[in-house]
Amino acid sequence: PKQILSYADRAELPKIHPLASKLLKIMEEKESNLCVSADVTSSKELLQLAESLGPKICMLKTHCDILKDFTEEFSQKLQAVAEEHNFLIFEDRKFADIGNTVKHQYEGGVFRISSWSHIVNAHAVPGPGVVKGLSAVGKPLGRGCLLIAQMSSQGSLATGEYTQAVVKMAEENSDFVIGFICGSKMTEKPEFLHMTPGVQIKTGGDLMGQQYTTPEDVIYNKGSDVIIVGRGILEASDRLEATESYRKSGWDAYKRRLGQ
Ligand code: BMP
Repeated sequence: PKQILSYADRAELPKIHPLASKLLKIMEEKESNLCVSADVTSSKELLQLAESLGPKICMLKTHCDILKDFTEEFSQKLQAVAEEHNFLIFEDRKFADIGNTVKHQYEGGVFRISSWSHIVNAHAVPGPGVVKGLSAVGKPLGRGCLLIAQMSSQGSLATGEYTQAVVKMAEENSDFVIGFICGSKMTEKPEFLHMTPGVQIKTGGDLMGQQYTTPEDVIYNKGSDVIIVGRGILEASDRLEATESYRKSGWDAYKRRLGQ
């Protein structure tokens, strides 16, 4: 069944997590369900991307551990740009250890992820302790977490019963888990956000197992909420123009889903 509630309707649900509500409002206001995956290795280039693409996106996804020059100053600047252009930051750290370890990985180390990233994600492999550990750090800061229910890569083991167990874990921890990384809608509970990577206008993949589907397929057919696009934008000759094109495709598919 198609999702009939609008992003704006879902933002007002009585049991919605405040951060999920904030993201849904941003999406509605900016007419964007596009998250750019800023997979670059220089912090200067990442900040330039955030500055130029910021007005067109609801969220910016980072992999801080691929930056060759990460500093605290960089993370402060990124937060300022996110504030300026009204998007959320999602550090794609994919935590996957026991609660006590992920607590330290999230809060401390070189990156101090909890201090600058609104959203993080985790694999459910360790069991609910991974969420408990992250939540101990993130909840007091108003942060949120996505659980990885499915992956876009060929041969992914996150399927079937595993995926169902991830959904259950999210539903049992909805005070901190705000949604999923997935290929299609996982739950009818409209408080949860569905975010899908492996998106390009051109279908196909790369030489290391990535598989692509289109914005239209992800949002209209599969009922996901947010498209996550990396190389579709990063490798375009004009990144701003490509960003606008993905924003429009994602938004048109959402409007179509609403029957508008
Ligand atoms: P690209 O659009 O260039 O293929 O990049 C996809 C991004 O999404 C990468 O940062 C990757 O780490 C991430 N990702 C993914 O591709 N598939 C998943 O299942 C989960 C991810 O986080």
